[in-house]
Amino acid sequence: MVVSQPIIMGVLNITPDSFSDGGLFFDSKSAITQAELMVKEGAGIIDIGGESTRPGAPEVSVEDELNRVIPVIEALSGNIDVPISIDTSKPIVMEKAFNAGASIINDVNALRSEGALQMAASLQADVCLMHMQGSPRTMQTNPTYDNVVSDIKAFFEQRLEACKSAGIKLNAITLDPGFGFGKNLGHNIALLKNLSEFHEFGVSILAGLSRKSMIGSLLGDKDVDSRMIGSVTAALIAVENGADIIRVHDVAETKDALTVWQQIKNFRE
Ligand code: 7PM
Repeated sequence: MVVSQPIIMGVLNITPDSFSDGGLFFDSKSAITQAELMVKEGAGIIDIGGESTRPGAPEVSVEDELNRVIPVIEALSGNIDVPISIDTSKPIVMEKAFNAGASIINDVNALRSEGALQMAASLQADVCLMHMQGSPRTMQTNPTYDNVVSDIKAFFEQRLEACKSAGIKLNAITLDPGFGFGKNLGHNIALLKNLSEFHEFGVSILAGLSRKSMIGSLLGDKDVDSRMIGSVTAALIAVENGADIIRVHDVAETKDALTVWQQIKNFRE
C-alpha cells in the first residue's frame, strides 16, 4: 500500500476470549457500533479479527471464525467509507471476507499457511505480512534471535520473494515486525527503536503495539486495562520512527497524539 500520512488502524476483535476487550463486541450489532465510532474518531482502516492469537490460545475453527466476522463485515462494508482488513491466516476466511467487503488481508502468519499466498494473489488483495517466530501457542517460550532486526529483515526478504513469485505486487504489501509475537521485551524495544530500517524494502510499515505486554512490562506490570497512555506513547514513537500504519484499540486518543505531532512537525518558524 502507498501511504502518505500515518493511518490509524482501529482494532475490532470479535472473539469471546480476546484479552483486551473481554469479548465485549462479540455480537454483531455492538461490533458495528464500535467500528462506526472508531471511524468517527479517526480510524483510516478497521481491522476485524475473529481468530484469537493470544499466546497459548486454542485454535479457532473455521466455522466459528466465519460466524464471527462475516456478518460484521457484511454490515459494515456498506456503512463505513474506510477499508476493512481481515485479521486471519486462513484462505477460506480471506475469500469469504473479501466477498463480504473486506479489501485488506492482515495475516500474522505472513501468508505461510497452505493456500494463503495463492488466495491473496487471486483476490488481488492488499496484504499485511507480519513476522511471528513460532506459533501463538508456543511463541513466548524463550524466543531467540542472532539479531532481531536482521533476522526479521531476512524473513521479510523471503516472504517478499514468495509474494513476487505468486504475483502479488510490491505496492500491495505492508510489512509488520509483529511486536510480541515470539519476542521478549529487549527484542520488542530493539524493533521499535530500529523500525525505520524496515523501509529498505520500499513498502509501508505497520506497527501494532497497542495494549501489548511490552507496554505492561515497561509500566511495572500494569494490566491490560491500564496501558492506554503507554500504548499511545509507543504508537507515537513508532510513527516518529517511520511507521505508516499503527494498529490501535484507542483510536481517539491516538488521533490526538498524531494531530499534535503532525502540527509541530509541520510548523515553520
Ligand atoms: C490476544 C493476543 C488478542 C494478541 C489479540 C492479540 C497484531 C495483529 C494482532 C499486530 C498485525 C493484539 C493481538 N496483533 N496484526 N494482530 N500486527 N498486523 O494485541 O501486531 O491485538 S492480535
